[in-house]
Amino acid sequence: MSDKRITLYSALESPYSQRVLLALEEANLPYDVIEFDLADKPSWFKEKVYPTLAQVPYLVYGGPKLQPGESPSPELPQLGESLVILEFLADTFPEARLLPADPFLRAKGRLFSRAVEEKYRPVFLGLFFQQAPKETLYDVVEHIQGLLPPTGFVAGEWSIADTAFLPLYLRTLAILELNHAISQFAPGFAAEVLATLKESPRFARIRKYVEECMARPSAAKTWDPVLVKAKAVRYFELKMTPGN
Ligand SMILES: N[C@@H](CCC(=O)N[C@@H](CS)C(=O)NCC(=O)O)C(=O)O
Repeated sequence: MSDKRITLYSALESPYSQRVLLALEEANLPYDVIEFDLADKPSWFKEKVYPTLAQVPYLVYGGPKLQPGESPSPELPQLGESLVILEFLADTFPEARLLPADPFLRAKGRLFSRAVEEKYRPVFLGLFFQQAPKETLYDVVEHIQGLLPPTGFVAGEWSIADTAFLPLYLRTLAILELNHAISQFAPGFAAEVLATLKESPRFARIRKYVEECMARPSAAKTWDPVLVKAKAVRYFELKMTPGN
């Protein structure tokens, strides 16, 4: 293991931040987190840390301990984009086994992550900001479910591919549970969708998969539903305010 410091700029409500946190926990790597609320994003983040996109997660590898508001040295490796950060961690710490050794299983993991990005993520974002038809959500959950092996994790043993979906799905359920006025769900919509996802035999495999992911200590350490829901409401409100 390298003794270089890992600093992660993160927000608890961000599913993409949670992807990286899950991998860091699974790899048992020490890391520093610089955490802020997305609804209250500090201006120094864009000015001094990540001028191009100012999104979380953002990872800095090496260097001295960073304080909020400080610029990481431009000499240091630093990256945004959760799935790219995950690959970087897997390549930098091969002994942490964040990806399986078998190239085909690694490729299956990548296919899964790509399906989550290309198919699930747009539906998730649609649900966040407006009511998507429930069949659209069911179909895409079924599609992701169809990519899972009959038992176990995406690529056999747990791997970074298993961080792709879980944070988005946990927040899908949280948004439905919140049933907050801003999500514009019709009366009864959220309860019906939640009941279907949680009880219908159609989603039995994905439920088991999520249950197994959630049973790992990495999930307990990176998921606080009460806090995430509170922050999500503030984020909704900000995003629905004209000009944001
Ligand atoms: N494709 C990026 C997406 C990152 C992203 O969208 N992050 C959001 C939070 S969930 C963000 O930082 N938004 C900036 C803002 O809301 O100001 C990734 O996978 O890391």
